[in-house]
Amino acid sequence: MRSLTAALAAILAVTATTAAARDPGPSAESSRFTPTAGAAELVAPLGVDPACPAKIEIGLRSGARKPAYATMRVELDAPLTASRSMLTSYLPPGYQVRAKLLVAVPPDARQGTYDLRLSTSARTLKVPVTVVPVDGLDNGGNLALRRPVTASSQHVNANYPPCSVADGDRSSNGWAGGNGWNDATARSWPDTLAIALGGARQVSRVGLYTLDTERYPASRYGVRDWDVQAQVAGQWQTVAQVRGNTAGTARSDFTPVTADAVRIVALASNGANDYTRIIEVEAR
Ligand SMILES: [Ca+2]
Ligand SMILES: [Ca+2]
Repeated sequence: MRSLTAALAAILAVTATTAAARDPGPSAESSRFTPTAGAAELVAPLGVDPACPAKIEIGLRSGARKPAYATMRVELDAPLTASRSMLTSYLPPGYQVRAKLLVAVPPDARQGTYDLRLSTSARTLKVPVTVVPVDGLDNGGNLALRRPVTASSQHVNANYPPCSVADGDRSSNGWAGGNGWNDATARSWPDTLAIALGGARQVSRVGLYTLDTERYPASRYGVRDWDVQAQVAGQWQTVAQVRGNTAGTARSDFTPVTADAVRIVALASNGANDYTRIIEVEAR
């Protein structure tokens, strides 16, 4: 029992956070668990690389008076599929467990809205999942969002897919969890990363987010030197250069060009293992 308790404590230390307030809910203890979602809706683009599925944070919060095991069912309308069918956790009063849910959209799925249902015995939280082609996405002006990405190499670990630099997630949290690209050639340069823009687009700015967390600071793990290139009439042109970067993000502004694609040509990183690590690239 002691080892089980210790294991649970370790799990909770990683996954649980204290909720601000107790859920007032119905009186029965079993109904005092509330499904939660990190967003009110999820947009799942159609035709993207399966290595970069849509994702949403799901959770379960306890409003119970005593610690207890809580279980939540995860259901998603076909043909969409979810990366888990259940979330189960031991929850002390006021605690919440959270998990990342990946939503896969088969290439032949129809556009439209599907339901993600998160259910406990007493409550169901419905989250609409909207399937749209990439051309129909609200990209907020980011021309690179969800567009096809090709890289000069990919780290053998499949958790660093090139498509993750155009998935709309700029955060370095969750590194190695599929939200950034790591090349495969240590201490070897250049490394290239190209994003097709879905046609000729006017571009005048490229923003790059490199790995930057407390544990993996950009000043040691991030990209230091790179060229920004644009493909104009079939030719790659260097439109901006960044040298000596130690920050988590750098923005390059340049004279507008009409380009089919943008490319990062990484030339050096800040030392640690000497890989190229890019979390997100945005083009405007
Ligand atoms: Ca990303
Ligand atoms: Ca390399």
